[in-house]
Amino acid sequence: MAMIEAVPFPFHFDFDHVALVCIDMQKDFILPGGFADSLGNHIENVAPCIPVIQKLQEGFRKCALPVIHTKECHKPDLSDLPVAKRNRGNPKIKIGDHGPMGRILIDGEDGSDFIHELAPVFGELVISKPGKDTFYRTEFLDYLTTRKISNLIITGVTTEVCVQTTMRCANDRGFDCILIEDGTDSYFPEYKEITLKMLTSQGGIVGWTCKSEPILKALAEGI
Ligand code: TIU
Repeated sequence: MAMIEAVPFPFHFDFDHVALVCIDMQKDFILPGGFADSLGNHIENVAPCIPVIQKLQEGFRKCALPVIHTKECHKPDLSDLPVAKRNRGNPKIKIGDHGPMGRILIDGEDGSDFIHELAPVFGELVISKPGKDTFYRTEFLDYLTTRKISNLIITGVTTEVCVQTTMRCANDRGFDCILIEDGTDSYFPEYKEITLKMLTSQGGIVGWTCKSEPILKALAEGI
């Protein structure tokens, strides 16, 4: 059992019941010409977490522990895309339209794929999700319960949208979640800051946060 110094108090996990969750590290959210860029977001603000998630993935893989990747995307016929979501924000290009990296947020298109630094390796679970909550219309819960995974180490973008939503939904389903402070980013640094505070307030009402360093140390030491 590893004991990790965390906010608001130490977090425990063991190798038999833990998974790394990497949320939506997709070109559409991170690279120039992607969906987020088309909405006018400061995509440079979500770059710092990339090398951190890379190190965590390496650490988990060395220990033969599960690494789970999610991507927010829709079917090519848009049958899983609510009209309200497509029209939200009145962007220049909408979900399903053709952009510089193929159709925006459509499964199988280049833009919806993972950035090359964080590409899944053979055997890792890749979840295509139509919403912000990773449990919504996906195999996530089945995968976790089948493998008796109870502790989730959470990373990805953006902190206050898909990351926070997934962590809250995991908390409601009984999972103990810790969000990696340097392994998540937002286009809005102040939203990241406040989300970390919200999740851990009231004695960890949703879960824990910590830096990547103690997790990497626990993995390197084999707990
Ligand atoms: N992955 C994720 O957070 N999806 C979003 O739509 N995020 C935004 O911040 N827009």
